[in-house]
Amino acid sequence: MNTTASQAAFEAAQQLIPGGVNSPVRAFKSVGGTPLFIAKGEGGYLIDIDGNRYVDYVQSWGPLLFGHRDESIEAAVIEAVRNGLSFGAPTLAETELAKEVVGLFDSMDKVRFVSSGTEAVMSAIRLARGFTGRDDIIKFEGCYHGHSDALLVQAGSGAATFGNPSSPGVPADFTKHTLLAKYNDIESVKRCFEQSSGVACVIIEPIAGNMGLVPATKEFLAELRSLCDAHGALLIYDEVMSGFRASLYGAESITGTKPDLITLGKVIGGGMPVGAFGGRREIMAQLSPEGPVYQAGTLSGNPVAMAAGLAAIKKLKAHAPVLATLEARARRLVEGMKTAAEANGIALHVDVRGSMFGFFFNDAPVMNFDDALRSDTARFAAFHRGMLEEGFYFACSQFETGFISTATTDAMIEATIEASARVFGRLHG
Ligand code: KE4
Repeated sequence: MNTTASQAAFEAAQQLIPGGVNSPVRAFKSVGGTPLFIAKGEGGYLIDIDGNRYVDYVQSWGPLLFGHRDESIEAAVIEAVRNGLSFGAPTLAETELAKEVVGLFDSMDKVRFVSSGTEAVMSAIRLARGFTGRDDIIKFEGCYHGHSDALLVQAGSGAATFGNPSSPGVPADFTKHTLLAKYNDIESVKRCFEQSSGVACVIIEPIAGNMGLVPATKEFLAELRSLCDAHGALLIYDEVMSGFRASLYGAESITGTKPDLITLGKVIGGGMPVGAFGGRREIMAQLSPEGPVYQAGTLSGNPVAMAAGLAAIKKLKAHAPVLATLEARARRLVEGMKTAAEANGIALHVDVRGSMFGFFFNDAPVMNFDDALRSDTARFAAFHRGMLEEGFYFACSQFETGFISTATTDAMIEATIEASARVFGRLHG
């Protein structure tokens, strides 16, 4: 596979951009090799600047539910562009997308648009703190909620539940109100509540995608809801990744447990920069200018981004059963890969939720981050490289999730399974 142009491009980019990328995961650090510079996308394919074509299972880390260059989204963006790129004033498109989104989530009366998932989560946490008058928040090891300071925490020493900064540049004071619990472990959440002087919110990816794909159990989410109610804390579902990917109506429609606030991103922008957070009327009423909790953004609700998001959400609503089709394709993919791996003595733990799929080089079920960390990341890296050479573009980390788009055909799935058998044959158990 010739990647000379990407190699030269990566060298040049590193002279001007830290690590040569504008988001760390893209640098291929955990899988090795040169990140591929992409020239264009076509349906279910990516084409790099050396002309190599790949079946794309990353889809910009989730946004492209309809694949690259979807005609209806592209037409909507071009039409919007012809009216101007941005006004810094309200537009009808924002209200129209808000109506679509609020109509899909039982637990949402109002929504505010921002320009990224990080902004959505950062704002939702400030709103929860403003609404409750409390400072502490609880998050889960292995869940990622964007890079705002209070959420860049790692487990403290020993039994301590208060988090320490996971990145230089984050003062300890900024994370001293963040407590860490273990995913799918309600006793660990109880310990956090016991150690806190007042919890504003618990934030969780109800279908975690940032430690690999690890869904929370229905029982765990129900117990989490009860704990939050008992302590007067808000429950925030971070569905930036799982929103519109696992279900059209949110994780609440799958698990039966309703959150107080939901954060969204990725698919809601159809490939353009959009994040959102929403919830019950009395909570959202605290948000400026209606209420005292400040939050703002120059390009929030940008009309071009709204047009892309509106086209994507309308298309999904018009073809709602498509998520079941994508789930069947995702299941065929990972079950086929699992069979091919096991035929070569390699253990693979797989799971799907709607159009999201995950696989761990792990011989045991993965219920939390500790389990995920026991996966064989060296073998994942070798698999990732081997599949690239075969023409299949998977997420460049064991701790990410894969995606099926409507442009991912059955033929692509079968070709992927066949290629995985060749790669597993070279990896051997
Ligand atoms: P952004 O700020 O990257 O739009 O969203 C942050 C975020 C918040 N919540 C969840 C559940 C997320 O998955 C994300 C972002 N996801 C990563 C992929 N694991 C984005 C890829 C990247 O960081 O480049």
